Amino acid sequence: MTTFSAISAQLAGQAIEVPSWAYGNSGTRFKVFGSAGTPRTVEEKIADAATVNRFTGLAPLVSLHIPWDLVDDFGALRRYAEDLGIGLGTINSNTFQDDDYKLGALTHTDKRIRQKAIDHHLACIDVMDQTGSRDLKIWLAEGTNYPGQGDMRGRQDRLAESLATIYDRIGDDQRLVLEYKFFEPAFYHTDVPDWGTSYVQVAALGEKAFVCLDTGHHAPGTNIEFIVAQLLRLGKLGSFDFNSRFYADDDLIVGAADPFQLFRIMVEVVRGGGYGPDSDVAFMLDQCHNIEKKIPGQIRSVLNVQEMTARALMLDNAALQQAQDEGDVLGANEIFMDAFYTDVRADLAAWREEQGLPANPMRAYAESGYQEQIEAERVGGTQASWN
Ligand code: PSV
Ligand code: MN
Ligand code: MN
Repeated sequence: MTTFSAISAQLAGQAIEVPSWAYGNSGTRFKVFGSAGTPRTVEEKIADAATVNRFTGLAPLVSLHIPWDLVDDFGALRRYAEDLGIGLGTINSNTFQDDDYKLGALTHTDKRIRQKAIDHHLACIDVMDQTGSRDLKIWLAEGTNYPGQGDMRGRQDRLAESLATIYDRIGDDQRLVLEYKFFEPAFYHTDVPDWGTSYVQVAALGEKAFVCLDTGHHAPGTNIEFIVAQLLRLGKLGSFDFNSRFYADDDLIVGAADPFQLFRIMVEVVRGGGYGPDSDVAFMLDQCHNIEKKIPGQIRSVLNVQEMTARALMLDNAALQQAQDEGDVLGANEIFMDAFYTDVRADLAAWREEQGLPANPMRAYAESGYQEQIEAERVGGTQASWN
């Protein structure tokens, strides 16, 4: 098996984008719990994201959500983030909290409402121009609840037309990423339910359009790593929204529910050229921390991704390919599992220290006093806004 020291250099550039909304209060549809120290402003969310980066070296970008993170001066916000050592990342649009969108936004039959949704995305691109963000991420809450309620085919056509209008405004250094989700909030059909639909839509747009794969947006039992392999093969994997789930779109800490799945995904990412300096795949978290403290929740998350990345990089690909070519079913499986079962935590701790980072970022954060400070200073934190 490949040793840790043989792969450690490849860990240096790892970047995981954190979502601004992870720092706000969130909950279930039954209750949003308040928590001490919750950010009151966009700047405070950015300060918390920068803290995650300071303790881990893994999170150099924070992703924003419009309008949750709307400010008057995005140029100033960008400079504020840069002063804290991070950048502003993906801009997420929102067409799911306005009464006008009850029956659809980019797919709506009413041209006025479609145009309103398109205009929102154009405004998001204006924001990107100021923040220096590369990606516009579109997740659509549209669909129908009852058979016959809408013309699924017509909605697909209107979606294509609306997306083409938005895509026209995407700059040369920018990208559009389209996220899919198989159910919720619509329950009979959603307009972008799966990677195939997202692929068909973005392929029609052009080279600057990609698929976003949210790990929580599949039916139970879906082989997500196969989708990763296929999208990388097609050159259309734009980004990940990492999280983990037991049942539905649980938005729990990535790698918490099923570390083996995260490992399998990272193996296909590495195999398909999606990892490293030559890859444009964005690795983002899309999570909520409903009952746990938010900053340690984010630190735990990026560490989980780092750990499974290290294990995936340590997979002995030459031996695996030989076993596969020889039809050695159990031998190949053993090589694969050997990499998964390799405990890299002590090696990673020592490596972090070499990089000038805390060996144990969770403990270092707990001992830093930051949590106590924000709990004392911030009174009346805001809700993350949607659940
Ligand atoms: C809703 O399912 C969702 O979690 C999507 O995955 C988006 O990425 C996110 O909200 C923010 O809009
Ligand atoms: Mn998502
Ligand atoms: Mn989701």
